[in-house]
Amino acid sequence: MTVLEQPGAYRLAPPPAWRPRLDPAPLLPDAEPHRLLGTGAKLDAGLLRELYGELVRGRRYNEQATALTKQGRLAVYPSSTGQEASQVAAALALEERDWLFPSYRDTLAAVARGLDPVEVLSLLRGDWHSGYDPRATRVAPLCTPLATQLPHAVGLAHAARLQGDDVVALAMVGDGGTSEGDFHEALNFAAVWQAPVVFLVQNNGFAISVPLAKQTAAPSLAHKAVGYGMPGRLVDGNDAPAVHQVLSEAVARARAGGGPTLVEAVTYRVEAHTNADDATRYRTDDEVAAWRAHDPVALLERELRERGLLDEEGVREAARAAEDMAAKLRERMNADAELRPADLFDHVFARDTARLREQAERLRAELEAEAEAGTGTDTAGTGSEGGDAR
Ligand SMILES: Cc1ncc(C[n+]2csc(CCOP(=O)(O)OP(=O)(O)O)c2C)c(N)n1
Ligand SMILES: [Mg+2]
Repeated sequence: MTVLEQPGAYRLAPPPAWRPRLDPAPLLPDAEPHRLLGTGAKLDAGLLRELYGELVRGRRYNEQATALTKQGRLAVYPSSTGQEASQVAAALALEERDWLFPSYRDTLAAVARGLDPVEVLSLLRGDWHSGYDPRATRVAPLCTPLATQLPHAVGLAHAARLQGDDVVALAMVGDGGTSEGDFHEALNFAAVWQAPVVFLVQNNGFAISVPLAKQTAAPSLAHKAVGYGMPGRLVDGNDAPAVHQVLSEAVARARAGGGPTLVEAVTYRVEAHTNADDATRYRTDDEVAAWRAHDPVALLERELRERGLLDEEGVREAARAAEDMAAKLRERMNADAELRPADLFDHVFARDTARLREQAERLRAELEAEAEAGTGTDTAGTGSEGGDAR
């Protein structure tokens, strides 16, 4: 008897409860990215001002962190200049009890959530830990392996719901990350379980040097939601109030038991992938200039001025606050971190292995020999140059 002949082994017809969704445009995302700036929409003045202050601060944070890589104070920095609105407005749509699952590029989202700007840079400085307490801050460590933060977010959100906690998880990923198996698994589970998760794809045009067209044949990344059975939303990622509105709606929907949403924020990575990348090798200056003309900070500033909510003094005040943050960041990052190289081995496994002990011993002997010879390795890790977020 073959497997197919075994009674009940295979159902040759779909199970009786299954039926396709027959509505003509099931769950299709917005045809055009959702926009609010320049449309005359009714918007909350307090929110607009808050977004502006955070965007200006975020831009300055990116500049300062990039400068710190050149001074050897930071191993690597993936700048999100051009993406400030997507990151900040999304983070501000969360309640304090919610969770954020960021990628390596989402430093501004973490800072906008109120995290210590120096602690947010710990991993990028080369430390072995995330710098902040994920449980206390409800921000998972910045995640470098692409898309692995997504199933974590789904697991946390599902568990919270089973426990009766009123918590939503915001999981952030790049356009390139959508090609990962983890993206598929996370979205599938989230939809089947109706987990309270919002997936935010920041489509910044590139996965390092690979443009989106070489990454997907889908009409948009938001369309991928259809196949999982969740709503897909498309938003102008450089329009801070629009991002805030779309994210707030998705968060409210998840909190009310309506399940997950996939949001694609269309934006652009104005700087190189990291300080270790040369973006002129794979894109033109004209393309970058076109996106600079659609700058999220400038767009919001223009809107605030037109509404009479911002004047020269307001602009100077926001710049002063950002400068103050940057000066403190510089000062604190200039202090040598006290690092014990042996820490590297302490948290790899619950019980260490012979191989790990051997490696630890080799490093110890190497450092001891260097110390004796007086050649001294820079154990503070401040002399590192380059590296990238791979
Ligand atoms: C699982 C995995 N594969 C490959 C990499 C190497 N890598 C680091 S960043 C990156 C590009 C990611 O692009 P995208 O998801 O669009 O995010 P962006 O950097 O544009 O924010 C790649 C391939 C990685 N970090 N993890
Ligand atoms: Mg990208």
